[in-house]
Amino acid sequence: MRDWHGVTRNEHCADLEPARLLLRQARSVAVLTGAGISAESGVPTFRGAGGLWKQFRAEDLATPQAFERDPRACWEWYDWRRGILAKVRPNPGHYALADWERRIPQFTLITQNVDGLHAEAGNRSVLEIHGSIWILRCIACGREWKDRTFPLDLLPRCGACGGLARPGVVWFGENLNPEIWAAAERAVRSADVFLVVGTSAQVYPAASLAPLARSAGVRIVELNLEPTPLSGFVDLALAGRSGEILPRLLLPST
Ligand code: BV8
Ligand code: ZN
Repeated sequence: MRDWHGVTRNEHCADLEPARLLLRQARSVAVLTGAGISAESGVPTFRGAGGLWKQFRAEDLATPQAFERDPRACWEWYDWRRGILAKVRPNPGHYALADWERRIPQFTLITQNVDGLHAEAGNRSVLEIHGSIWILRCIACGREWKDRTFPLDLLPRCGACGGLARPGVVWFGENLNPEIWAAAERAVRSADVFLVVGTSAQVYPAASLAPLARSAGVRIVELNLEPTPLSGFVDLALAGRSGEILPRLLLPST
């Protein structure tokens, strides 16, 4: 069955040519990334082998209740993660997406990652739907500020009102920023191609973007080390490391 642009659906392909063809023709692109794209920078993923959550249960730490119950324990976990992130740099996968953005008229990068590596690699339009580990927010007055110090002086306080600060991330059970989420949905709906990289597609509503793309007739390419709940209905499921495949997939053919 040959499909639009000669690409067959749901092709688990080691050969990158069909995906390169599809992506090269796209004029409007939406990309969703997860922890997998930062793995090759040395950032532990959440659920894979050696994943962050292995030692910690997300429900125990990445929730408002956990922070309320024990802000110090919560902050010690985030400060430990900030320490890892302070030492890492973007990898070729991040740079390939930044380079691709410069060549595509309409490009939106939607990330679940809170590490800031896409912006550091040069992407300008990044929707951080789960917030940023480098932002602190005062729970008393709501003021937000960027802070990249490590280690943090725990417990961090707001310079304006002295209130307790929390990490500027979206915890389980918290709503995503409605404007950012609406922009992500708009970008996916209006894309020619939706590229999904390095996510286990377990966390919602981020994982609902792929079915949204499908219902809008947008072609979907997935890149992951292993199959995910999305792999069965994407147009092309590529198996491999994002740091190695993205440059081969996206960089202009010489
Ligand atoms: C909400 C910030 C209401 C904090 C995180 C249905 C609808 C709506 C909500 C729900 C729903 N069902 C359940 C819920 C509730 C919940 C949820 O999804 N629970 C899950 C566990 C079932 N969702 C929420 O609470 C969300 N809020 O629902 O509000 C609402 C409803 C509708 C619309 C709007 C609002 C809030 C969720 C946000 C939670 N915060 N992070 C922090 O970081 O501390 S989530 C956390 O998981 C990280 O952000 C992470 O990015 C994210 C997803 O994980 P992945 O990125 O996919 O990482 P993972 O380790 O799982 O996978 C890595 C993948 O990479 C693997 O597949 C691996 O194979 C691959 N890989 C590894 N190396 C490589 C690679 N691939 C390529 N190359 C490599 N080298
Ligand atoms: Zn304050």
